[in-house]
Amino acid sequence: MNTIVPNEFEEENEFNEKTRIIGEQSYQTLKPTLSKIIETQTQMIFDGKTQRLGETKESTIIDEFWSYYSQFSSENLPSEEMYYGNEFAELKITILIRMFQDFYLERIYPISFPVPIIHTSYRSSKNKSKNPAKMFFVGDTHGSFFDTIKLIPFFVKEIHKGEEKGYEVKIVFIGDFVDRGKLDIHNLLYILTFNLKYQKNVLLLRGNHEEISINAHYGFGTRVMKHFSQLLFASFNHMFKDLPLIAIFHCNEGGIMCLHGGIPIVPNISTGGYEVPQLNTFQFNNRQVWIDEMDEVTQQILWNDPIRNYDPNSPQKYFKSRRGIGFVFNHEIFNEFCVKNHVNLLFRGHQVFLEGFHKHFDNRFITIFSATNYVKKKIDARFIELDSGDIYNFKVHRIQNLSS
Ligand SMILES: [Mn+2]
Repeated sequence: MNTIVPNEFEEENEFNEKTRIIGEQSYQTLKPTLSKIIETQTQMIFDGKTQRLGETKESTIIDEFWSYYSQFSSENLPSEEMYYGNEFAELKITILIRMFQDFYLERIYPISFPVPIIHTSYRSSKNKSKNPAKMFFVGDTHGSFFDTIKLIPFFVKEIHKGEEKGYEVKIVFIGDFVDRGKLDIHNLLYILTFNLKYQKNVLLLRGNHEEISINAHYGFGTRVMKHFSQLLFASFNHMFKDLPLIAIFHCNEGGIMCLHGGIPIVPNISTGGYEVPQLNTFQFNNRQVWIDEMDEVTQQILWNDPIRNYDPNSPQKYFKSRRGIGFVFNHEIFNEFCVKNHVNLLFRGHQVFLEGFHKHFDNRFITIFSATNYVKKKIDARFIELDSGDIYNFKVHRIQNLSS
């Protein structure tokens, strides 16, 4: 059970004792704030209106953030201290957060038994033909605002092309918007704005960094507290808990799934065996700010990885992850999951590869990484383009080839 599989780029001990302590302290400190956050935000927005929000109307906030972020290029990046709205920045960001959160709450949790999965169908039949769709999948962006400002204008052009030619365009960001890079607040705000501006086209999934233990430890929390406040840090984490975990696209050739980390397993302690959950019937407890309060399947969806140097003769199908939380799983577990959940192709982020992507398990489990600068590594950051009518011929683009 404790055999360690060598893996040079795995985030060794990313979830360590320090993360655990910082996570628990941050959560306990923010708990009173979190318990009344909606009332606090509402009061703040109400008071802000009476101060005339720096001459802004609430309804124009999205457009204002949009034009603010559209001005930046590789030659003209914002500084860490420069936020839209100046003295009203925190108030405006709070309004943006509330709009974003309401959008996801209506979209994912409108019924009494919510499952954090978004289903979209691009199947066509003889009677009912549906136009094919073009899909784009983006992996971890962290604070790589430099890459995001190339990606978003490219996607806007693609959305307009789709409108002209009559096909749908979907863009999925597979989590990890914050931490690691200094411009992570900007990165997150630009992606949120893009999502609100193009609500039919954009979808964000939760990553393991959209959780308080990790974002309090790896940079985001420190920056939010330095430039803004503990209240805004609580607001961000309160919003992260409502992001969906999984997107499924049902296409003629099969099902495509997106999730941040990996395949969850439920170990059976008494038999030493395990079970792979059927997600549509699983009782998720995912809407938690702190990892310890989530169910194990949610934790693993955010954290698991495939076994990299898989030995097919090994009887062990999964190991404890060297990240300090979750598991690594083999091809057989992936196949079992696919059969149970009607998945043919899976795209995920989470793992750093210098070449920006990796195809595992007969090219059906694809890692995508979309940040050029990652800690001290230079990554050939990528994103995926896929046609719903031809899902196995997806393209892996280089972000550096996009103009900015
Ligand atoms: Mn991750």
